[in-house]
Amino acid sequence: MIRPWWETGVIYQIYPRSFQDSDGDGIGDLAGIEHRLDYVESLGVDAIWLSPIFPSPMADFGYDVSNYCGIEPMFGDLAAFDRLLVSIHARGLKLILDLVPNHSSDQHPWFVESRSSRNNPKRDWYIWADAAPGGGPPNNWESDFAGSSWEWDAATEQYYLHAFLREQPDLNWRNSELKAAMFDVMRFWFERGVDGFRIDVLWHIVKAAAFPDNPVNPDWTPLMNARDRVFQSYSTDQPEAHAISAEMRAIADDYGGRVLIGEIFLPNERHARWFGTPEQPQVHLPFNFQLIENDWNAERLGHLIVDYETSLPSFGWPNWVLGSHDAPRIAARIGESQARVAAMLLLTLRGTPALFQGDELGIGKVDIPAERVRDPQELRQPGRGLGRDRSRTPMPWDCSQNAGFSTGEPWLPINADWPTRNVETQGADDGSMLKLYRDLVGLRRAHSPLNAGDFALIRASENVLIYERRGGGKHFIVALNLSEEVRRVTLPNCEVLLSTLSGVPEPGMLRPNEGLIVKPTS
Ligand code: TEU
Repeated sequence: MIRPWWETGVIYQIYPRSFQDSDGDGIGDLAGIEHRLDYVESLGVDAIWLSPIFPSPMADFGYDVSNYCGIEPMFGDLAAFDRLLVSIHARGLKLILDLVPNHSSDQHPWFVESRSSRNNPKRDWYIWADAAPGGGPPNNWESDFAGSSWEWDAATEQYYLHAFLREQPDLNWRNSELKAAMFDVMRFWFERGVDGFRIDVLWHIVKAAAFPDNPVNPDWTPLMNARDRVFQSYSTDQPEAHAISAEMRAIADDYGGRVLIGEIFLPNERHARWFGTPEQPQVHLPFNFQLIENDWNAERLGHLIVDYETSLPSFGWPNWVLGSHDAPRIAARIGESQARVAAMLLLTLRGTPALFQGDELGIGKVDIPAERVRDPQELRQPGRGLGRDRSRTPMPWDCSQNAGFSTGEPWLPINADWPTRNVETQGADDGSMLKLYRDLVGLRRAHSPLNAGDFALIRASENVLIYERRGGGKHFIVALNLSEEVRRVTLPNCEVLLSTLSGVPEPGMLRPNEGLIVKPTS
């Protein structure tokens, strides 16, 4: 059976502002990405997912789109995009774009029209509501980025809804014209040749029609993110959103070989519904954030892997991710030695792995001085440690000025240890994180049981995780020590294919922070 590329392959997420600058403005761009494709190819990955590259006032760094069918001038133009896509395809790689259908920028001509008067033909393309009977917002919905989800528009005397910043008004997917316009956006990029979309907050796109209050979270404290004051019961995961997801899938299927990845945060059972049914499929990969969201210990991970596997429909393919432009860096969270074990886990689980740029170098904690903070989530809700800048810092390429990222001042600071932690230095070091990532991706590609085989948990105890990957009459065992101590393990006679540590693995035990991939010999 020939499996589709998005099942056997590895996805690499590029945050365009921070990958490579080609014109010295301190902000990455498309020509810069093209210039670094040799590097991407050298990782052995199969597809690039690019965070948004469309025209944007950058209130949320591209997740506020003001033209869905263009390229942000800071990043290039459509000609530069076409050149990039040709170069990507020439290398046998795929390109996944980031579609942001839940909201546009408040500068999008659609919203400019919509807010111009209550009678404007585009009024209903966004979500407008009258004030509550006693005055104030229509209900208690909280924006993800602090404060009410509703913004008062004095000119037309109604509120508009924004699940994120007030500069990101939510689009009204109950309006058939808006829906058709966004489906045309998908076709525009598919026709240009893109291989898929990562769909931003897909689970948000439809809201309960009558806007009922969300249930209040009794456990909320002021130290928590303001959005968690209420559960998002009526503002997310509505049945109509699933129907739209199925329509999006039908569009993708019209083109063939294209993938849809949905950004969805839900417990397993509801998460799995985003696969749809065999007759009416929805997204190929509802993105699974559990390795990011859960405590790092073997018992916990063992449980969640099995629970997730069990929750998948028979036709549903798993996926895993350790980092993104929204999450703290994995090496900052669990330390560099354990981040090597995490890399082995990510690249040996059953399911499509997505890597976030820079994690392959083990970039850890980056301190952002207060005056250089740029993340709107941090700026508008300071002090809760939510700052996303720390994972968005520029790629360190070499030992030259600004780590080879830009000839100008980078828009965010670069990791302080860049003189030693950069692509060039790690590329020449057999013990580096980069070498480990390349070896892991290479092994996964070379051995089909590692990319397509079955998964069986063998042990999740004493902070040791052991599992088997089996397929086509072959099997491999992965043994991971998540602790800082030596652990005794029972493994069959085997050949060690890879360790996260240098030196010779000891029979019958895992060294502290050691992960092994082994091939049983008897
Ligand atoms: O993120 C959606 C999301 O749920 C975020 O609120 C996430 O939980 C938070 O950033 C974690 O700190 C997507 C994008 O990935 C994010 O960059 C955008 O800001 C957001 O949508 C709005 O488009």
